[in-house]
Amino acid sequence: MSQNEKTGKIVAVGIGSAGSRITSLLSKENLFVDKFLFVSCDENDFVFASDNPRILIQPKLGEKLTPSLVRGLALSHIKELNEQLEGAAVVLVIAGLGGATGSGLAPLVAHVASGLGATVIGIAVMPFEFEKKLLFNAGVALRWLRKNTKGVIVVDNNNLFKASSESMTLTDIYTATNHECVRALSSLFARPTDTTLALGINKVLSTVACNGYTLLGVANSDSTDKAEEALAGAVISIGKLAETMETEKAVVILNCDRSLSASDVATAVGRLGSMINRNVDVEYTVVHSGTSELQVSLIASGFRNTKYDEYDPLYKVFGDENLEKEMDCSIPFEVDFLERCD
Ligand SMILES: Nc1nc2c(ncn2[C@@H]2O[C@H](COP(=O)(O)OP(=O)(O)OP(=O)(O)O)[C@@H](O)[C@H]2O)c(=O)[nH]1
Ligand SMILES: [Mg+2]
Repeated sequence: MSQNEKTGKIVAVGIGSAGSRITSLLSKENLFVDKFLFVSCDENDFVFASDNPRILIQPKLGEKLTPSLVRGLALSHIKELNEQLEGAAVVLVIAGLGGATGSGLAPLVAHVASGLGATVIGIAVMPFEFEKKLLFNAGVALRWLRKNTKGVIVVDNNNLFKASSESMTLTDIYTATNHECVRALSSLFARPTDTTLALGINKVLSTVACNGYTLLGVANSDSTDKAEEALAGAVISIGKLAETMETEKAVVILNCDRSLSASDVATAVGRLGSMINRNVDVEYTVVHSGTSELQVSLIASGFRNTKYDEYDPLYKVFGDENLEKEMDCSIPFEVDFLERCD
């Protein structure tokens, strides 16, 4: 490991297929991240990882993975994970939840990073509504990820995706959603440049690190009133997930070419209070890039309830108090070990 890797202050970890794809796209942007790490059970997820470090957790051929089994398999890689995360002040844990790998490993990686003293922030991509079978795993994983981090930015695939054609393949859909997601996240974690008023890590952390949920809303507009229209669209997309009145803090990111004037920005941001609630504490930043189409990303935090509570019916019925205190972890027994027990 190089000296630079060891002393990296901010580390982004991409986990599973969605997490690896999004993190590899982020690694090409000018962000205040010192190191990128990839962790997965599938070697194919590392195809776009360039020469960044990676940890492969290999299941047996044909083995049916569950989040609990993936955590069990990961136990023999904890030392490697500790070495990769050692010295990090902030760790961003990025994963799609609902499948086995992201759901199993994101909370575990967050737990290891917190144990090393890092401030851990999760970025969780939640399943499309049509992925009904994934919702329970995603709900449980989100609960564990929230427990092991200072805060989680929840990104909803349904909100990111705007169908442009019925014949889109799943790959087209992922490409489109990743474009929206990476544009929003790279503006949030941008380094300052001539064209970017970077927010800085402290403002991001102070918005995300709160007791409630933190949600990402995204909307685009190319109309004459694009700032107001896109901001209203982003508020509506958050309203599909939670009660916008509960927002305590918000960060607004306006991403557009130079056709966006300072007065457009001031008017739109000034109206945000009346769109959500008057006491909301708002930070904003402008990134001049791309086309004249404005993308507004709204990171809003402080929500006590969201639609994700419905994904995990046990939590809904029993609340947090009566649920298990530790993440479950299936220890993978080797067949020859079981044979020797006969
Ligand atoms: N936005 C976006 N979502 C994705 C992408 N790939 C997968 N997803 C979604 O993320 C969730 C988790 O899926 P994966 O990331 O494929 O699952 P995994 O963590 O690799 O877990 P496995 O089941 O072990 O493969 C699902 O809801 C997918 O629809 C992607 O590239 N972009
Ligand atoms: Mg996968």
